[in-house]
Amino acid sequence: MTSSKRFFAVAVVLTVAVAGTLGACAGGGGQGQAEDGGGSLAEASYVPVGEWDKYYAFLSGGQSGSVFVYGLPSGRYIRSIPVFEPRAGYGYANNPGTDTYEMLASTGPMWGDTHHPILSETGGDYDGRWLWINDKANARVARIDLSTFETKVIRRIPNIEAAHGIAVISPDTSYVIVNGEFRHEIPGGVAPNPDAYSSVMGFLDPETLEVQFEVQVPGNLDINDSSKDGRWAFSTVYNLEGGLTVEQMIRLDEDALAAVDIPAAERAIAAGEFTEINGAKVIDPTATTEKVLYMIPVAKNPHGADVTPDGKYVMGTGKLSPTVTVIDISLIDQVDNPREAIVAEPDVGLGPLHTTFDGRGNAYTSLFVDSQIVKWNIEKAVAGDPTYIVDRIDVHYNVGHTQATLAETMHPTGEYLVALNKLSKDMFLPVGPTMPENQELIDISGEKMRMLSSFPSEPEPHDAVFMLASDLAPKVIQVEELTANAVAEGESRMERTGPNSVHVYLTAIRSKYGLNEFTVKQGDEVTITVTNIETIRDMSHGFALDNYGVNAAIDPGQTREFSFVADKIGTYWYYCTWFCSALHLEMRGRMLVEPARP
Ligand code: RUQ
Ligand code: CUA
Ligand code: CA
Repeated sequence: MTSSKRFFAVAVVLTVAVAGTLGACAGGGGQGQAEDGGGSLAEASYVPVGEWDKYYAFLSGGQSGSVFVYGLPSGRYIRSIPVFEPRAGYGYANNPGTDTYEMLASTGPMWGDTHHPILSETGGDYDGRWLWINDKANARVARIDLSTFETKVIRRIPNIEAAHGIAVISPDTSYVIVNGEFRHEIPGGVAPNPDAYSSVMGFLDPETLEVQFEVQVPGNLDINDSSKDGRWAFSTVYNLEGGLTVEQMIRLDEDALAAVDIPAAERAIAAGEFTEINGAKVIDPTATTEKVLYMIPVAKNPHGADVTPDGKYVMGTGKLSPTVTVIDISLIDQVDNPREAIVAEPDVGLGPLHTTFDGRGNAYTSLFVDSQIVKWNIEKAVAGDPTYIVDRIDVHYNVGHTQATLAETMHPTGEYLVALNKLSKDMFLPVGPTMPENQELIDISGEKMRMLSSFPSEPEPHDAVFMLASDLAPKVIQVEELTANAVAEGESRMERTGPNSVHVYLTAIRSKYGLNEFTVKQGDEVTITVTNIETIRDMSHGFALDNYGVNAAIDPGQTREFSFVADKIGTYWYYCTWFCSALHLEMRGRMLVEPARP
């Protein structure tokens, strides 16, 4: 590529706000209504009332701190999974003293910045067990259990600032990897001289999220992925310059794709070739007997790192270069000059960010500056055939991530692609100066892409993953299993557990709590255990205690526990917050708080 073209790409990216604004058509609608034989586009994404979507879509919630669940192809919003934010509607982390509150509060702030949802794999396919999501701002990773769609583990990862890229190690989820994007002093302290900075890729136990080891990488780490055989963890590095400012970070014409040889790293750990830093075993790859880290040059300030479903290639998507760097994974440890592992550098358009796949040999790259998805043939590009571009489609506007159905697995379905657009501008009814994000659903089953529909969401989905409903829906449980602390039918009671403490046990079933009232003394520490003893799906109850700051949803079979000090004298009603029956409003009882001394 000519250097003037590179320069043009940089200039355009840096002025995208202006370019994007000019590109928007003022005042309203009309986008995505491509002609297609009248009505068939609408039909292609229409799911009749009462029928299920074919796919689950999990969208990261960006600075909303959660995960959004949509159905595809309808684009229907189904629910949120709160992760790094309290959510009263699901009784998640909104009551101090509860498990979820402590899990979140003990690891950092009550908000997060979620970027990348990833799914557990067995044999290179999604197994429907878990979903992980990162909190970039607070160096955290969370695991969600897909049998209940609940966050089960949150962990803060040591030695990381800006936990950005995360990925599972295919094919059997041997690790979850997490990238530290911002360089800083790894052992701690403050060093104004950036030469002392570095960043690490963390290898976590997928279930507990405990760090197994970390590998130091020069530059910084951005987006990651793994080879399909468990051998390699890849990450793009966009600041090989080690710069502190934008100008410094874009000085070089090339950055790198880092490839960590996982078995070699494991052997280094076994041989004691690490330093324990802040509770993590950290490998300095310049000090190991075996080669652990390979750095392959890729086009300027790359962003996405994506492995093809057949496991042959890893691609660094150029961002400031209009190209994608295609690397043959089998050559990485075979060549003397890492450059020889590069087998193609197709020119795809301006501002390429992420690449996804249909499993039929095609790649789809999002073009932030051009506001397009470009479809290109991988083997043609590798063979040097200039006709590798297959199709382009306009999106609205400034697309970031793009994902095709099951593209991260070894068996993509090649059916739909979602463009996660950073700006929606004029696409929806105006709702203030900030507009919702715009997802666009594109049919990729044919040679040409077809724009089917768009659907808005809360800010700001960065990425999405999809699962076939036929794979996941049967694994979702209908009623929670009773836990050891569950209150059984007929066992509702209040026990005084000390001079200043009581424990109240309650059942909840349509349309009554197990006790109509209980009486405590002012200053008592009150613990309330409530079990929803319904045995059928969707019969949720709630438990809110008015003016005492207690509120939680309780799934069928679930037990919730709250603790608070009864510091205010009076009558306080507890009531059900989920509309469960015709007598939902009557489903309530009294807590009487009497003076400590009469
Ligand atoms: S980033 S628009 Cu956080 Cu996933 Cu690429
Ligand atoms: Cu129980 Cu409403
Ligand atoms: Ca750079």
